[in-house]
Formats: sequence, structure tokens, C-alpha cells
Amino acid sequence: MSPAVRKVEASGEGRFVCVQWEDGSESSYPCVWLRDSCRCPLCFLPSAGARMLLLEDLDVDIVVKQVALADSKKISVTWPDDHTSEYEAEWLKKRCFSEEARAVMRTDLFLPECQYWGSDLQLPKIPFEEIMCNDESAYEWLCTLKKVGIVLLTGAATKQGELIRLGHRIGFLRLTFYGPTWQVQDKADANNVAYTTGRLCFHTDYPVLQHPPGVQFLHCIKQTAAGGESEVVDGFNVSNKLKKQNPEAYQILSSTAVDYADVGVDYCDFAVHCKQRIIDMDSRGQAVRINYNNATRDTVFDIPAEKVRPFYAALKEFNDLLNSAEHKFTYKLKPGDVLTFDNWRVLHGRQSYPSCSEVTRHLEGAYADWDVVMSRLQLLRKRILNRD
Ligand code: OGA
Ligand code: NM2
Ligand code: ZN
Ligand code: ZN
Repeated sequence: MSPAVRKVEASGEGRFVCVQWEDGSESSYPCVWLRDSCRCPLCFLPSAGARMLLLEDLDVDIVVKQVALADSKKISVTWPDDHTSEYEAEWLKKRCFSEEARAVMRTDLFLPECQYWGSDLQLPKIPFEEIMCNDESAYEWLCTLKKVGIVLLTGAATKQGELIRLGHRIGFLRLTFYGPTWQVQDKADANNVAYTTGRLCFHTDYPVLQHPPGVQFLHCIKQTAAGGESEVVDGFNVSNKLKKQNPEAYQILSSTAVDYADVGVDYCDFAVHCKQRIIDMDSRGQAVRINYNNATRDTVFDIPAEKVRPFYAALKEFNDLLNSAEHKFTYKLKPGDVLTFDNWRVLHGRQSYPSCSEVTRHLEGAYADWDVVMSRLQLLRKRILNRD
């Protein structure tokens, strides 16, 4: 049921419009925001869903001249220059400025729910073709990817090109210097440690980019008989543990700018340099992105000499926590598996495997940006819940 308005009046010397709802609750809207949000054809371009009103033409001290109830589902406001704006009850209700209403909106838009895990991870699994052709399954996939940080898609064809299809399903993939998709296999003169048979310790991919890829896909096409197991760990969970166990180490890793470098040739030639904190945190001190790849961490280290040893000690403590049996989860990918995970949160690694003149192990990999994934998630949600 859409909300109905019982009464509307100006308050605070005309600087607010106060709406009384049929259920007895009240919402108060600042006039400057109401004027800024006018949906009339002069102020708003419906085909773009975008504001045309310029900030130059907005008076931050604007007051209402008159406010009226058009009907129980709509209010109308007349401004001092006689411009008139109309607002739908449902539209207003959703944008109520109360703490509770804003919390609901925040959750709807950003889905902040986060389930931490350790070695007890129940790896979520969904058949690949289901998410490709069924919107409910695709929605479940992306919601779980956001909440848990990892989902295994099963039963994909064991040939290259499936990640291109997956990219089309969400929108598009993220192109990097390693190409639109990339082949993880043992290569002569490997331009990346991933393209050897060696062990990869826990890392996030591509911290050498300013905006590291948010989501990673690894499609197993061929798997070696011995070795090559995948390991994953919840970086946000481990960061919280580190913060409790050694606040100083956490402080060092979340404040020190670490140099990364990657120089070579692949999709084209490249010489990329970047500074990243190993643990990026928000204003509340919560980890929001891990930027850690020991292979591409530069030998250039732009910090004072006396801070170097404490940094390594902190990194070692984080690395030890990542590797503790309590935190890490091991899984050997089978041909047809597509591991999808949050590359800002989940660190991944691989056990070594025997080198051989033939290719015994082959994964195709690709990246997507969280912007693209979240956009698809919101569209699927609207379609499934039949909302706009
Ligand atoms: C990578 C990587 C994992 C694997 O290519 O960055 O982590 O199992 N590969 O080979
Ligand atoms: N590959 C797998 O940070 C990195 O170098 C991650 C990227 C080569 C595309 C590896
Ligand atoms: Zn207008
Ligand atoms: Zn990797």
C-alpha cells in the first residue's frame, strides 16, 4: 500500500515542509532540497532521469510561499517566484530524512550486509547455465557474491569463451594489460608469476592499478592431477582479527603507502606504478579493500628507513593470520567450475604443481568492476521484485 498524506504545512519560518502521514508519523523536508528536487519539465529531464536545474539558480535560503495537498497522494509547493513543484507521496516517503528511513535506503542501494567466514566456509554453488538463463538465479548469484564474497558456478563448458558470455550477462568485463580475458597456464618467459607452476601465496589481483578490479572470475578448463589446489581467505574477517590482536600492526598496514610495479608486454606493453595501502579502511576503521600481492610489491619503497622493519613485521603478522588453518579454505577446481569472488575482499592463492612439457592445467580468468556488477544486481532485483 502506498502511503497517504493527512496534512501538509510549512514550518521553521518557511524553511521546511512538514508532512503528516495517515499512519500518524511525520516527515520534515528542507525547502532547499525540495526546490532542488523539483520534477517539473523545466527542472528535470525525465528521459535521462537527471536534474537540469543548475546550482547557480538555486537559492539555499529559499522558503515556501504556499504549500497544499493536491490529493492524499500528492503535495504541491509554490515558491516565492511562483514556480510550482509537485511531489508524489510515495516518492517523498522513500526520501524521508529520519535516521530509520535513511538506514533502509542505504541498505537498499548498497547492500552492506557482510557474512564473515573462515575454514568453515560453505562454498555457495550455483549451476553456470542457470545464472545465464534465469534471472532469479543470477540475482541469487550476485547477492551472495556481495554478501559472502565468493560463489562457485558449476558445469560450464570446458572451453575458452565462457567468461566472455558471463561478461555479456552482467554487462561487460574489465579490460586490463593482460587482455579482456587471460589464460592462466605455465608459459615460457612468463610475464607474471601466475603463469608458472609455482605456489601463489595469498594475494588480491592487480593492486598495481589505481582502481583494482572488484570482481574476479576463474574458469577451470583443465586441472592437473597433482597439486594446483586453490586457497581462499576472507580478508575482511582476518583484518578484524588483526586489529584486535595487534592494533599497531593494523595501523601500519592501513596507513603505509606501499609501492607496486608491473612492467612488461601482454595485451600491449606496460609500465604501471601505484601506491596502495595493504588495508584500505573507511572512516570507522573497517577494512573496505585489501591491496596485497607480494609478487608485484615494488623494491622501490618510499618510506623512511626506520619504518621499514616495523612494516615487514606487521605484514608478516597479517600474512600469518591469512594462512592460519582457522581462516583459510582449500578447494581444488574441477574442469567446468567458475570461481567468482570479490577481489577487494577475498585473497586467493594456489598450490604449486609439477611442470610438464604439455599444458596440464588451464584456467581462463577475467575481471569485472563492482559498479557493473552492482548495476546488474539492482536491475535484476527491480525486475524480480517488480519495483522501480
Ligand atoms: C592468478 C591466480 C590462481 C590459480 O592468475 O592471479 O591467482 O589457481 N591464479 O592459478
Ligand atoms: N594476471 C593473472 O596482480 C597481479 O599481477 C595479478 C594478474 C596475470 C592477470 C595477476
Ligand atoms: Zn521545477
Ligand atoms: Zn590471482
